[in-house]
Amino acid sequence: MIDLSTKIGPLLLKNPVMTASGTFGYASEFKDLVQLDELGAIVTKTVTPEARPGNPPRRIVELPCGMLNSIGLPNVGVDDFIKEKMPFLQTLNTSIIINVAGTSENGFVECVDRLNDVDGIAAYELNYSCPNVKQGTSFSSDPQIAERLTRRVRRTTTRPVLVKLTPNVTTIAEIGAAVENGGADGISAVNTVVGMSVNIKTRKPKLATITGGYSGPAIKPIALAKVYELTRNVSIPIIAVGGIATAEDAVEFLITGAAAVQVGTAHFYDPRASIKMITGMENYCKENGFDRISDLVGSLNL
Ligand code: RRO
Repeated sequence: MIDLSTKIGPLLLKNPVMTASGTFGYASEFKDLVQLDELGAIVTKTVTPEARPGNPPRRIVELPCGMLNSIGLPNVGVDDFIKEKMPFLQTLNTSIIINVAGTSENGFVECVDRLNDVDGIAAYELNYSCPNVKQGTSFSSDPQIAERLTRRVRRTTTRPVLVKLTPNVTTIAEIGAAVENGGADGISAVNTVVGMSVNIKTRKPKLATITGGYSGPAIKPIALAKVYELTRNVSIPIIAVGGIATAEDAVEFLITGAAAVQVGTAHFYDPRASIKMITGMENYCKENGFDRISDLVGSLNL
């Protein structure tokens, strides 16, 4: 038996495979396709203090090497989230991580405060990095704001706090250091890369919001470089996200120093992509002489 468990600060996961926020709904949508309890963790679609309708269509564009989205954070708001989505999540035997955002710093704090009374939540992932709403990435573009907001949330909860960062900055390590100073327990890196696509017949942008967030295989090397930069400059665990679709992809990130991975865009063409990855990782460990997956983390030969 290979020990696949991994630690993200105080959070112990049975294996390093998580679902990326926004690509796995609220898990109930996948219950007939996937043994949900086998996942290391499930990260829910972002919840905000108030309900939001999201952006106007067109919201998704499929491209040769990835996907552009501008969904705009649609959700039922934290009160209805607790009533409608949490009861199913509470039946699962895996770690449930709630992705939280606000349009202001107070919004993040309010949302976490409201969720603190709810059972069955293993951690929060603060979404400082939505590229598709006004102010969405401002929380992870300015180190002072990132540190201040993380400190405020840290004081609001005893649960583990993860922060999801944008790759659309010059030096992600600066932002990583700021959230570490603010008291974050881990960093999810990275959210989507700002991108754009144009219809050459109409000469109009394909997305209603003109630009959107680019994800999928094309961004894997970008994410890997950002994870590498973070692991060299912060001490808290890094959760890798960006173009991870197979066990081999995941292993690259673990070798580079990520303590866990998230699967996102791959779920749109294979709902079982994350589950399959767990067996693939176990096989890699067996074939390469690792009894514990944690021994692989940060084993990059330089
Ligand atoms: O809902 C979205 O448009 C969205 C979010 Br919250 C996010 O964090 N990243 C993204 O690419 N899209």
